[in-house]
Amino acid sequence: MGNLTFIHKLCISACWGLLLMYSAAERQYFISPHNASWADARNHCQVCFKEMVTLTPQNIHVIAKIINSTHWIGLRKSFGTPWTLWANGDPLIFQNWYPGFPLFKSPLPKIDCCSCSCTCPAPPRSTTLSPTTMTESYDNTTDSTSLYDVETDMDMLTNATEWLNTTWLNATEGANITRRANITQPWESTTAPARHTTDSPWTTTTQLPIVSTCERSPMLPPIIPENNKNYIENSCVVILAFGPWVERECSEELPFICYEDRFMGAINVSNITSSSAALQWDQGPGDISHYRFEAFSREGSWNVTKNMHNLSYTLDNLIPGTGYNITVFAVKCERDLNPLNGSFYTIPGEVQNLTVTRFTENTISMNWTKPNGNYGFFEVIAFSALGTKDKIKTVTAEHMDFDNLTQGNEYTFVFRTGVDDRSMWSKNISISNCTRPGKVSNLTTGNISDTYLELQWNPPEGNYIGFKDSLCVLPHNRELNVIVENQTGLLVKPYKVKVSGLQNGTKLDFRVNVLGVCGLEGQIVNITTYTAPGPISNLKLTAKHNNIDASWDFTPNPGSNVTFTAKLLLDGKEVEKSANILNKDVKFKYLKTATQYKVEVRTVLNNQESPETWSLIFTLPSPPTGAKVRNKTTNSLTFEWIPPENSSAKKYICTLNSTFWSFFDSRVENTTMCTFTGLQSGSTYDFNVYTLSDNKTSNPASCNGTTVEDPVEISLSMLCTSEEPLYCEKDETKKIVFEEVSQPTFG
Ligand SMILES: *C1O[C@H](CO)[C@@H](O)[C@H](O)[C@H]1NC(C)=O
Ligand SMILES: *[C@@H]1O[C@H](CO)[C@@H](O)[C@H](O)[C@H]1NC(C)=O
Ligand SMILES: *[C@@H]1O[C@H](CO)[C@@H](O)[C@H](O)[C@H]1NC(C)=O
Ligand SMILES: *[C@@H]1O[C@H](CO)[C@@H](O)[C@H](O)[C@H]1NC(C)=O
Ligand SMILES: *[C@@H]1O[C@H](CO)[C@@H](O)[C@H](O)[C@H]1NC(C)=O
Ligand SMILES: *[C@@H]1O[C@H](CO)[C@@H](O)[C@H](O)[C@H]1NC(C)=O
Ligand SMILES: *[C@@H]1O[C@H](CO)[C@@H](O)[C@H](O)[C@H]1NC(C)=O
Ligand SMILES: *[C@@H]1O[C@H](CO)[C@@H](O)[C@H](O)[C@H]1NC(C)=O
Ligand SMILES: *[C@@H]1O[C@H](CO)[C@@H](O)[C@H](O)[C@H]1NC(C)=O
Ligand SMILES: *[C@@H]1O[C@H](CO)[C@@H](O)[C@H](O)[C@H]1NC(C)=O
Ligand SMILES: *[C@@H]1O[C@H](CO)[C@@H](O)[C@H](O)[C@H]1NC(C)=O
Ligand SMILES: *[C@@H]1O[C@H](CO)[C@@H](O)[C@H](O)[C@H]1NC(C)=O
Repeated sequence: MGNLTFIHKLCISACWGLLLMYSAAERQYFISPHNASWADARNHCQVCFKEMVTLTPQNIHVIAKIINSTHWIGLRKSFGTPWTLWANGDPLIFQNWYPGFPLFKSPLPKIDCCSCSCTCPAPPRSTTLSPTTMTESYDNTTDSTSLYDVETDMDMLTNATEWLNTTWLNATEGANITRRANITQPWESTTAPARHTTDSPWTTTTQLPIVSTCERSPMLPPIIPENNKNYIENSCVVILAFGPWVERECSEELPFICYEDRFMGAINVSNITSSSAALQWDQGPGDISHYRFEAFSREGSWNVTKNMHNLSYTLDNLIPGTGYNITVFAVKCERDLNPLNGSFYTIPGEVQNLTVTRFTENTISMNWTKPNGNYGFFEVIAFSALGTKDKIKTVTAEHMDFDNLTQGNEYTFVFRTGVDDRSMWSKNISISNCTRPGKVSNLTTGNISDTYLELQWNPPEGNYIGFKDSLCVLPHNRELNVIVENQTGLLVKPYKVKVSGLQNGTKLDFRVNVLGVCGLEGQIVNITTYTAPGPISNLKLTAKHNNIDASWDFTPNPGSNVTFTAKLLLDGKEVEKSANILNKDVKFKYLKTATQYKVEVRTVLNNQESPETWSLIFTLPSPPTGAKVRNKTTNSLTFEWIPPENSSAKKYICTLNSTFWSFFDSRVENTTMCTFTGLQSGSTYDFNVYTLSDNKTSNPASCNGTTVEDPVEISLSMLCTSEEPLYCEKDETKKIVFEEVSQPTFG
């Protein structure tokens, strides 16, 4: 077999139908360009391939196309029972004999024993055709499958007469194909030697009609026919270039066809570490001389080629996270079988020196150093402590900003290094950090008084554990913490805080921080507000019948621009409001008489009002008018007056007095007149009338009245000299009386 080194290999997908039925079987055919006897050829096929070819309806066309001469195939007459098995043991279920084959040892005996002698006037003629014409003729007949679909010897024999008219064949260069003629008349084959077409490969013989005469002759005893001269005792079979089979002497040296099923083994990679891997592969079919092992790293920095006899090998000193491809060729007769391929990644290393470089409410930035060796990417999973959904990102750089995180949450980032096909992962490396909590929103003040105030706000998005509310008012700051019990709930209810013990009229800065996990605080939100000013004191009210004067005391803080607001209320309803009062008094005019009013006064500073200070007061009744004397006698006077308008008052107080007579009298009347009696005649009296309401009296209406004179004759005799004092002048009382009498007011 040593001279059969150049094997012309042809790989054929044997046939579509078979491949579908036997999916794993992919058969390859190999044609030797050198010749050997059938036995040597078979031996060679067995050593270097699997066997000599077995022909099937599916592969015969393919094989016929790839050969252009006669080749041995894996069939010989006797493997035990003649014509039953192929060389590889397959049953002979398909045959494609050239007509007339296989050859029989002796022709069938003649049944008709009659004999006749014929005289043939003309010899047969033979015609030689040109090769090209015949080639076309072959192409035409080769394609016709019916020509070769000869299933049994009998069919072929009985119908072989058709072939008598076809041409002799010599398709094979160097082959010695002889048409065994007159197969249909085997009884004559002994006398008719095979015709050897030596001059031209393409020869045809045409049997022209012969005019002959026949005469009966006495019957001779039957002739025992001789053996077929071309019969081959233990023949081997060749395939002709165009497909059909014929028998040949097995010792002829001819090219031959071997086959082998494609080697479909696999490489198993196990025990992969970051620097090593154990490889095992399937044993090749037949007599494998060795295995050629080739491995290289995909990034191209390393390769190795080795010949070995083992079926396993351990690669070590590999680079972490690197892809390796392996190819193992089983080598048989210096021929590479179908290669086995494998690939794997070594385990990548983990990131190093992972640190958090920055964090905000929603983003945590990290950096790290890539691992030794190679890697595909880093996968980062953010596990959150407070139950929000885990997030996954992949990154190839050595830093990242993990964004879209929840505010005020604690996260654990788990890093693992992956290779491109995600088959290998490094150990996990983790780092934890918190996001900053958010800030409160809608910070406003609620109720404000002079000593306390209310603050309210909406909590931030995300998580928080409380609020720090610091009050910044010099000289001392105070802080108060509002701790929220429910840490996980995303509450949207506003929070309200009451801050008490404050100084009135003071500017206050409040700052609210959100307290988050990890002791983080959110962004500060400010509000500036004022406590209400202190109340006024000493509210004093004075009333007339239609106005009220109010005055009060207030000592403002230095530098504060305090104004006052005064309200007048009647029956709880505001009737008048006076705002922006700068002085500490106010006057309400045009009020109802004899009515109780309430006056409320507040101080105002920076739009904040102090608590109110209030007091009640009645306006006075309005006075009567038009007081006059209605009637007079010597000892009585009757007065009348007009009652005040818009007054429900029905009582009046009348007073009458005379200083001369040291007279004073008063009385209460329900009518609009009153009478005084027992007066001195001819005297003038002063009269006042007051409206009386709720024990308050109005201002008076006044007039005077004079009683009627009672005429009395008084004789005065006066002797007056200028030298002597008057007698009467010595009486002091008479003098006063006189003086009184002589008052010009009388009358
Ligand atoms: C020969 O073949 C033809 C057609 O192929 C068929 O009709 C005929 O019956 C055959 N003869 C015999 C003897 O089988
Ligand atoms: C037969 O095929 C071989 C290989 O394809 C070629 O080298 C050779 O010339 C062919 N012979 C003929 C007679 O066509
Ligand atoms: C054979 O040749 C004849 C004549 O050229 C043609 O009619 C026929 O179709 C051919 N047969 C095939 C199978 O090619
Ligand atoms: C042979 O060919 C001749 C002429 O072409 C024809 O007459 C004859 O029938 C053919 N014989 C057979 C057996 O086909
Ligand atoms: C063909 O066969 C004959 C008889 O077997 C033989 O004498 C002849 O040499 C052969 N020719 C070739 C080219 O093989
Ligand atoms: C076929 O047989 C006939 C008659 O027996 C004979 O004349 C003829 O030569 C033979 N043909 C061949 C090719 O042997
Ligand atoms: C076949 O052809 C070859 C080459 O053309 C020739 O040497 C040989 O003698 C031929 N054989 C027959 C039987 O015609
Ligand atoms: C894999 O490693 C284990 C332990 O190191 C060893 O027992 C086993 O034989 C190894 N397998 C292969 C296929 O090398
Ligand atoms: C294998 O490595 C050698 C040098 O180390 C280089 O020359 C060669 O091209 C490499 N082969 C392949 C297939 O990479
Ligand atoms: C290595 O193997 C992988 C997987 O089998 C394959 O996709 C890749 O093309 C191979 N690389 C090379 C350079 O052959
Ligand atoms: C990691 O940090 C340590 C200490 O800070 C340092 O010694 C080491 O070189 C760093 N490693 C890398 C890969 O940067
Ligand atoms: C990470 O960032 C810090 C601060 O920016 C820097 O000092 C450090 O070198 C960086 N580390 C890596 C591995 O890039």
